[in-house]
Amino acid sequence: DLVPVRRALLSVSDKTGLIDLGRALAERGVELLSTGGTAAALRDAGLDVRDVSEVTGFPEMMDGRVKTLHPMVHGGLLALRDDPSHVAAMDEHGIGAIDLLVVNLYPFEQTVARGALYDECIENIDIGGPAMIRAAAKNHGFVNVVVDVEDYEPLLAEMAANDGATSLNFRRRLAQNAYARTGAYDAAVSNWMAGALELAAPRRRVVAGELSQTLRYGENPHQSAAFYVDGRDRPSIGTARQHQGKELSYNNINDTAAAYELVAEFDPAEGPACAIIKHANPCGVARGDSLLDAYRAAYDCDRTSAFGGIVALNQPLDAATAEEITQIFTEVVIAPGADADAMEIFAAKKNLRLLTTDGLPDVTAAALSFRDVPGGMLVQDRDVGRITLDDLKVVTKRAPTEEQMRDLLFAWTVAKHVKSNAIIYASGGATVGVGAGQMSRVDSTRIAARKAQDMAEALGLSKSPAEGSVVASDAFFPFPDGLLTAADAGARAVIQPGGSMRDDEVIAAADKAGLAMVFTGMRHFRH
Ligand code: 93A
Repeated sequence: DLVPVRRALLSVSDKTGLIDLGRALAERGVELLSTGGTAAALRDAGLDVRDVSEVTGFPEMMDGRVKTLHPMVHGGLLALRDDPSHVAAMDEHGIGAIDLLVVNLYPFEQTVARGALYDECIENIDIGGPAMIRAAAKNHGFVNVVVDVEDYEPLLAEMAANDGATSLNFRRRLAQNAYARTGAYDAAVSNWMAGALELAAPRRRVVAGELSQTLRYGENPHQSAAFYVDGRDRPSIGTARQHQGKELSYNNINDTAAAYELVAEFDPAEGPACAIIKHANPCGVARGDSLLDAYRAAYDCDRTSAFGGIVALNQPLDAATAEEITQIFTEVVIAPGADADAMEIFAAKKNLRLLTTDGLPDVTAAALSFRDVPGGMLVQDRDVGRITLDDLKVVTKRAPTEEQMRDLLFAWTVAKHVKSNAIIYASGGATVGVGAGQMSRVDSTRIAARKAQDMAEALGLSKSPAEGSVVASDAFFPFPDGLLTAADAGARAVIQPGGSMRDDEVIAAADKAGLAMVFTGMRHFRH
């Protein structure tokens, strides 16, 4: 199944590595064919190239829309070399076999990403490139198709190992990757069009990703897993740089993403904030006058759970905070940067992984979220809903104090990132009790109160920090019971969406208990 590479067609928009590849092929005696810009680049480097237009007998025309769409090209890519009728057709029409196709496509994704206008995006839809890629990939029995610059080296290594030929297994792998590339390319085009047409639910939706990391395993060791990224250049777990520590696991990536999305809710211009995550839920979130204060307050919320947790910061890591973090075992720290002293402190902790990004994730950016269900996938807008003071409606006789208002908004922001049913007690810009992921809201309220009690014991406080706190609920209280449980725990002000059939009863209960309560009009389920 070894097939020698004798003739190659190179047509690339991204010319990285092109000259080295062209030279290496030429040195092996491979004949080079090329389209306009690619041929010019190769010629500039002193290489011998034939223009595709000479092979087709047609000039590149219509602004380059038609350059390789011709039987002299597609026949050379598609002909079965071992089929006499195909060989006869080649002979009859003077079609030369093409054994290697190197194409990278018009940069459609980059054109969209830089905000180009509609017509420019359309002009950047490559037609001839994908047509050749798909043809060459179909004929992988004889043809090599390379669509990534990263594959230039492996191609040359394969040829070097086989005296200028390649194996079927090698060509098959190239073909698989080639179809994924054209599939992803068309997915990018159709997703862009869905956006341009403002289609919330296009009839077909394709999701594409590029392998970032093969993971040791998934959520559990018997599950295989990998991390695919969308290739967009913006601060996220997908573009974070890891400075030290062993490879991230599936659960690490999931938890780190959750931690970073949460802490990014807190504008660094309004002060430092820290979130500590375990199993995708925050076990402590706090703002502080310094990053160190914020970390300490977040840690104090639930010291037991914080052990082995994931710490996310909204400002670059400094030495004092780094020093404090190293006092217990932490899996991952992620921040929009880290100073040299902090890096040095962490360097002594080999198992601690430090990730940094250039800036924080944009939590207001519209995006889709996907979840697989047997038989398909659920697609929705990401929850980028946010409320401000102006959105809040005071529904009780008592209104929250200014300080309570600040804590209510803080607790509400945290609630958005806690699995439902979510109940958060907060005080002084820090969580003091988090109840997550319960089937009953009353249970979440009780668990959060018990967490606050545990905090009192751990810190040697004389009373539960839930005393005098505020409480947030991610969805409405359907009955007064949950609200009353929170009041019993000591909460003095409540934030919740409202909208229950029994709002009147719940408001009456709040008034009777002397609570202040505000409605957001927005719910933050997270399952
Ligand atoms: O406009 S196209 O869709 N029409 C074609 O026939 C065609 N053939 C190759 N674009 C076409 N290409 C693309 O041109 C390749 O995919 C590659 O991205 C680019 C290389 O052009 P040049 O060699 O002129 O830089």
